[in-house]
Amino acid sequence: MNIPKSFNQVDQWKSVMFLYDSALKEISTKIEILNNEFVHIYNYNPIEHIKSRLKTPDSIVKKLKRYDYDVTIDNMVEKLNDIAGIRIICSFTSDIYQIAEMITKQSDVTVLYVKDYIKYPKPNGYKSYHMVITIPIYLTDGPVDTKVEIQIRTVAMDFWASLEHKIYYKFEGNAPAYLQQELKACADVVNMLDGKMFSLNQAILELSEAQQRETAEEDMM
Ligand code: 0O2
Repeated sequence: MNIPKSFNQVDQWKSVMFLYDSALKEISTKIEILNNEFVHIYNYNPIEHIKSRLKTPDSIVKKLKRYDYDVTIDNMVEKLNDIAGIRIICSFTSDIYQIAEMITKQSDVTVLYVKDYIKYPKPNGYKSYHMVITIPIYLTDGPVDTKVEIQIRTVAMDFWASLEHKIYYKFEGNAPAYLQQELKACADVVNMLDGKMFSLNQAILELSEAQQRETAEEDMM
């Protein structure tokens, strides 16, 4: 990222955060348009809702220290990938891969890497699809490729992750063993629920397709 040159640290911080904020706006609009197009063509809404956030200064400093990096603006831009973060919540696991593909196909989006915690869940049970991408932000001096972390997950996965995140921070990563076991058991329930909801939805779709075929045949007679 070519950070616009400024005279002091405060100005440089403001310039960097302005870029991340702009990247969030760009990618949110893009995703909203893709969702609307999907509704327009298939009469189906793959996205339940979208949340976006800029990492707080406190959280940026903590993460740099966690990885043993000096707290500098250059390190923050080079080493951290989730200063601008967007979370897309959808109904079914199949929606996740469809949304990821729609984003990847955008010609101005570069996918730096993907972490598929759905195919490969974390040992604690965490499931989510993560993509780190760059998107150009057009400033007066030209475009600046800016990183955004996109997390895509189902409503059930999000419910689990929110509680796990709270517990993780409450116990600073050292939650009692029984809580960790309970959370893992809940992750298994989430997995089962996502599977059942998907099958149920498939059955509903097949039924309504069969009904439409029957109606069409009756109209032909
Ligand atoms: P916070 O407080 O949410 O911001 P990388 O970004 O690839 O260099 P990182 O950060 O380990 O390295 O990447 P990863 O694994 O993709 O995690 C990015 C974010 O995903 C985390 O940011 C969390 O928000 C979320 N996440 C990852 N693992 C878990 C998990 O086990 N439980 C929950 N609830 N969320 C998780 P931060 O900065 O670690 O935390």
